[in-house]
Amino acid sequence: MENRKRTLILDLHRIGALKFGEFKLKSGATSPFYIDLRSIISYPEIIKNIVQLLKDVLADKQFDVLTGIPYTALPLAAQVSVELGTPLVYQRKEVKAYGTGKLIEGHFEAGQTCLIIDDLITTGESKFEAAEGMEEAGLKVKDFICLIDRSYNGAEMLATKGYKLSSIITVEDMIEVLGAENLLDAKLAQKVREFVNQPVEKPLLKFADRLAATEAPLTQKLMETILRKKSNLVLSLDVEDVATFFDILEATGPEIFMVKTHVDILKDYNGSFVPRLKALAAKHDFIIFEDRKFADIGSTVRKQFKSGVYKIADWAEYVTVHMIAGEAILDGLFGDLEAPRSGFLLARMSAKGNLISETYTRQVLEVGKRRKECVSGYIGHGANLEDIKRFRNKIPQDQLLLMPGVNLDSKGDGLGQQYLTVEMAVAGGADAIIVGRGIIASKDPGAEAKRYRDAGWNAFLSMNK
Ligand code: 5BU
Repeated sequence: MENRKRTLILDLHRIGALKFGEFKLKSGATSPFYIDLRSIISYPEIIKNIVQLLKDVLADKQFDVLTGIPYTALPLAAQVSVELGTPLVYQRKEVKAYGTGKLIEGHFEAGQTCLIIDDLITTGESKFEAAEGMEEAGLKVKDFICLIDRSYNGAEMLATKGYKLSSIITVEDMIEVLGAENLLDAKLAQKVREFVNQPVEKPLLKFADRLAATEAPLTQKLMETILRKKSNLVLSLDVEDVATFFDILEATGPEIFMVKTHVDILKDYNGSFVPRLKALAAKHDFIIFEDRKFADIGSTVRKQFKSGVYKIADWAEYVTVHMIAGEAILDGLFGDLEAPRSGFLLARMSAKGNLISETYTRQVLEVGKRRKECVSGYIGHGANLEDIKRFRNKIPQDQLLLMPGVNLDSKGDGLGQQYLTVEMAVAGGADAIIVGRGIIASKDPGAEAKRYRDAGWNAFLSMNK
């Protein structure tokens, strides 16, 4: 190993930036080591060494501007920028999530390539968020340089979106150098090694085991219905008249475990709609889910849910919820109900050009994880299999992922809808597929529903072998 690296590792250990022992991480896991590089700015000699190491790695990379992810890596990037004579830009931390306001400080031109420096990589998630901000501003991102790679498979994760990771120091390097100096004993070194070599997220467990570990009654109910009905198909019944609605539902009812309605699409909705819907749901053993996409403040959504023409809370056990108004929407919706109800949060959308960002998705999942009693899962989508898997990995196993934008025969609808195949959705970790026009626009919706149900269930079975 190069002397510079050796020196850096020893220096970081000396200033307390590398610690060994027992540390509780944000994820809840206990780690045998902890890396905190925030204090390195107070050690100019260490910075000098790091900047030289960074310059060595940068030598063969092509880029027009560079940046460091605030806070720790920003001063490092600034120093490199001065030494190389390459312009620096940076992303404001506080307005990261949304497209309004100025996100990127510094001068650059759209189409230029930006290299991103960071101090650490653990899962890669914050790298995706940083890249997204740069890309939204018109920059291209190809390379990431991280000072320390403490990840299980960070490089592989970044590669799913075509980014290349170069890192300067690995955990193995640290073990080697500190071990040789008797600063880390063999037993602890082995613990560190084992910790790093275990995936951050557990692979998706078998559905039945996940059900056993699920506590929220309404989430259990969905999972039990999927298993009992041997179907992971949700029919999205977006038709405009009641007669067609019930014709299709009578024909497809045996194949689906849930029907998703947009009740406000119906032109001739009347008082007999709900009793008929409930009767069919009982007859064919499926669940009722209104895709209302609530999005307003708590007090308004409460009225929208319980009152008005449709009185949705009376008949839809599950509804969709946008989190744009913040967590209080969940209290507004589910805080004061006669019968238990549960929500699916919109975490990602299938529509082309939708404004949901990586940061927004993460924040939606953070709220949903805290509110399992009234959040059964998420609606989400993905660009490809790897992207869906990465997304699914962030979702707790006792919550569900429902995926719309699925079609066996079409790739889109000319109005922005982007379709995935059934296999890709389920193999990526979707627990259920939501299909609308693939079924309802066909001449024989019953037969078509069976085709989707079989495709969905075969994919489900191969995930649960
Ligand atoms: P389709 O006919 O299979 O394209 O219908 C898909 C349904 O799922 C439709 O009711 C949409 O409102 C719904 N949907 C979606 O397509 N994509 C999304 O990201 C979300 C909902 Br959220």
